[in-house]
Amino acid sequence: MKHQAYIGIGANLGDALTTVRLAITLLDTLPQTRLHQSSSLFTTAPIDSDGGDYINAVALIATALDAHTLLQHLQELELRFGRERPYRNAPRTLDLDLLLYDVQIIASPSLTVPHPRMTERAFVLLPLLQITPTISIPKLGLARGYLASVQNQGIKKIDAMTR
Ligand code: PH2
Ligand code: MG
Ligand code: MG
Repeated sequence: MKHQAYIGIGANLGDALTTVRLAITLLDTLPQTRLHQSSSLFTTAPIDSDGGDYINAVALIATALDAHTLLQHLQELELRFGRERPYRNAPRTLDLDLLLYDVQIIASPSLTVPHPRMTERAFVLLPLLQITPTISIPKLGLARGYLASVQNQGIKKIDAMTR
């Protein structure tokens, strides 16, 4: 598989814990795609969002899909879990964000990679760094350099990293 992608996973509607666990395993079923590693699951306070606490995790996949095709498959998975978008950052049954795709910088109308707010969010940085402590974000540098600035955000690890 040619490409490595990090996927941010979040849910705060319905049975979020079950949904996030299942969504991680379903990433392995996408065409030409393998799940390489998934982080611990975390309970996190909503950031710029209403509703209850989120369950968040990050997964590392290997894929032969190009970034836009991968995004389409991620959005299909979101829809399978009943995702609706009544307003920006509304509570959601499942959110799958393409955080990083190799070291590519993508700025198209439908897709921005690296994910524009990933360095501002403990719920992305902590699980990402659990998988790859030395990860660098194109244009922004070492992800761990942003940890100090998100330390006031509520986040609690709820299980061990699986594979
Ligand atoms: N996702 C958002 C907005 N706010 N807050 C938490 N804790 N977790 C999320 O996944 C999240 C959020 C937009 O996608
Ligand atoms: Mg998101
Ligand atoms: Mg999203």
